[in-house]
Amino acid sequence: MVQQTLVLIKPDGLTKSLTGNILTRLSESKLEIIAAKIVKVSRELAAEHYKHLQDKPFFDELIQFIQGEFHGRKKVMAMVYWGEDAIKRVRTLAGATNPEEADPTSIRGAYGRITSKGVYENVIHASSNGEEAEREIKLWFAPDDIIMDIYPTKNATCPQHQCRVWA
Ligand code: IDP
Ligand code: MG
Repeated sequence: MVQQTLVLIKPDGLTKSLTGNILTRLSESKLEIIAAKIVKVSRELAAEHYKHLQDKPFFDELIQFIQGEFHGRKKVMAMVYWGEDAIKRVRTLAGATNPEEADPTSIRGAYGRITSKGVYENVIHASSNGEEAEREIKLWFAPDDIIMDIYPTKNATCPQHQCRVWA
């Protein structure tokens, strides 16, 4: 089945200059990148992304981590990968959540670590199922950021919406 999935290169991956290595590993999947951007992650976006973990003891650290608070780089790289069996293929290349338990040839196994404070620095996020992928892609991207029409859209005018324009 042709699918789309959200991939984030987390702040530890960016700080360690792993972007090229991670993209190379993901290119083994033969999937296509249909959207990509660098995002400064707000607390609201972080909390919404990880809302299924809000009751976990590590939630606050996780929010700080994805915002780049531990790495002096307040950004992540967000991408949508598209193609046959995209969700499972990217999850397999990413490896298990716990980087110490991940296959050492996987992205997390090769580049991840657990800090002395117990934070999983596992360099990459990948959606784990179709429902999660849809929720996450819609959270991180607007329809016009993506080069394909992957979910239904509607036209809207937003008169109350404030935005910055070039001066
Ligand atoms: P996933 O990223 O493999 O889908 P989830 O269970 O969705 O795993 O957890 C989201 C993120 O929360 C993980 O990638 C990791 O950064 C962090 N995390 C998950 N479980 C733990 C834990 O037991 N200790 C510390 N951090 C964790
Ligand atoms: Mg997950």
